[in-house]
Amino acid sequence: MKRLIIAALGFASLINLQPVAAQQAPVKEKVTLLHGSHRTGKRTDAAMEKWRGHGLGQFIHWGLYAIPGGAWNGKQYNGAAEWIRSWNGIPKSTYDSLNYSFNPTAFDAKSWAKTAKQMGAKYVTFTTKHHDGFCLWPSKYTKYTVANSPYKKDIVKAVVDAYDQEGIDVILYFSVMDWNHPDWRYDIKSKEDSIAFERFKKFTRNQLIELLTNYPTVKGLWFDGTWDTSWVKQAAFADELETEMRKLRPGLIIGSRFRADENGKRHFDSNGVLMGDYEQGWERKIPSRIEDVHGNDWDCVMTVPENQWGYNAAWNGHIKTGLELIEMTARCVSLGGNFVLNFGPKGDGSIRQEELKLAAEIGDWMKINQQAIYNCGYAGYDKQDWGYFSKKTGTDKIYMLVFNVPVSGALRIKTPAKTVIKKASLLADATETFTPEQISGDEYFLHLKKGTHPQPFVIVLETAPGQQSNGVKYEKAKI
Ligand code: FHN
Repeated sequence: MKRLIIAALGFASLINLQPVAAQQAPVKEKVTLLHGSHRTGKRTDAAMEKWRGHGLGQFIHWGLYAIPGGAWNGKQYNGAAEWIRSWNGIPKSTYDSLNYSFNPTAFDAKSWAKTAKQMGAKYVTFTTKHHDGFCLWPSKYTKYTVANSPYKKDIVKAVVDAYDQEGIDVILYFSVMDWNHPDWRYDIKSKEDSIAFERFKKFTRNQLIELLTNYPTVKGLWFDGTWDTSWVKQAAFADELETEMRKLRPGLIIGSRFRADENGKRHFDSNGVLMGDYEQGWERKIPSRIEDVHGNDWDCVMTVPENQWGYNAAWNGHIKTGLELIEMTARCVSLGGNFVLNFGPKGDGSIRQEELKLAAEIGDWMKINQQAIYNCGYAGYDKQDWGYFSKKTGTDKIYMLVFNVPVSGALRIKTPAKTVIKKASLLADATETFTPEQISGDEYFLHLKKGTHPQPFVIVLETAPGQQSNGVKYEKAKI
């Protein structure tokens, strides 16, 4: 026997000429970090479990940029409407004076919240201050706020109250980069820059603590404008501020965009560990495979046109349809993420008709199929061409979100090991059941009657742990 083993090893080494060490990925040495990620895996507290189960959210970009709506003196700006201040076609001081014209007479936070509710959104991310620096709340720390506009009233409060009332969680968007503030710097190149930026840091800290104090029901902060060198260099300060904010509001949810580690690494620290509670890098893109999200929480923020967040009167390029957005929602949930759809209200505070129509279309589908979205995540099933699988957290219930019925009318399912399908039925009508046809040990077909289901629809699989039978045995073809 011993001789046999030695011979086998010898043979193995003959066919495997590469030295063993060369085949293994080099082990990276762990970097010691003071301001890296402080995670110990995924958060499991109630606040984070709730966020994880939202499935669908709403983003709102609203500010002074909604007044020009992507155009100035009849000329169209080529970029995203909320960036119009950075365009040479518009004098900065003229833009900054827009606060004197901010009087959104059609603004009605309650009707915004109703639209979000009707769509099925479980949370809203709202721009308190975008890159232009204009604050939609009466901040004590700058004059550039809604309090100094003809409107005067606190918009953030109105939004928080209205969404709270509808049972929709509120996350506050906050841009660290502030084009209006005299102490903002892109980089710190001189002593003067350094002194100014110290003041800016204090200002940022004050505003954040002010937001968390004024609106204590908010569930999280969504940071933006944190990519410039000036801020990336503030690892210690930002780390301390994050700790302070978390202490002030236990359970607060903060994504991966807030701070960099001491080596300037953003989103993931120098050891590749996610910074913050969830990955915030999925902007206008969705992961393709579960491997892309590395076991982390994440959300995807998406625009209706290609890249317009604030109101742009002239939407152009491809405008996403309700069905596309529903499919994106399904895809995100199937990969364990939330899908957050952006709305850009007009300068008068009303929501454009196209967005209202999309919200209604998504809402109509959600009313029937929401069970497959809320509190659902990655199912562990192989992706199939007809659509997506999701799984109700903490149960054995699997949903098949069907977007493309194959010409055969047969939906293929490959179950994970030791899983059996007990029952399959239509979510919209539980009396419509399907008998899975087992085509091999872990593969099944569900046969649909052609043209009977308006797409996209959902099939619920009740599954249980169990031994798959061997199924039908086919003789292997000789090729
Ligand atoms: O520059 C902004 C942009 O205007 C918009 O707010 C998006 C939303 O995710 N964030 C920034 C770009 O990453």
